[in-house]
Amino acid sequence: MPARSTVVFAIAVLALSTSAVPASVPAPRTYTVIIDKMKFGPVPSGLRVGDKIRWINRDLFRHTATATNRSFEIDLLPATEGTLVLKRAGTVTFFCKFHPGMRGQLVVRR
Ligand SMILES: [Cu+2]
Repeated sequence: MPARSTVVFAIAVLALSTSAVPASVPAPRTYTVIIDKMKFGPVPSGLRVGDKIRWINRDLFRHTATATNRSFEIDLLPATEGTLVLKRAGTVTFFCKFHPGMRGQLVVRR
């Protein structure tokens, strides 16, 4: 039986390696945006479709990260965090719906 399971394993590895993504496509990354003192912290550059943004609310207030085109809304109670998966390329501005002066912009490439 050990010989047979080795063969099955080898076939599985082969299947994985032949369907592998080309080396030129970078693996998805997770970036962080920190909300503190009623402001969005710096938004990272180099965002790509498939990446994630972790929004961390360090404030004592509830905030949102709401896209002006409504493509996303992350609702963040005080001292919580939420994750957004970037699904589309483009430039999206966002704001906090409770504090409209809080704004930022994401630029996502394909
Ligand atoms: Cu807010």
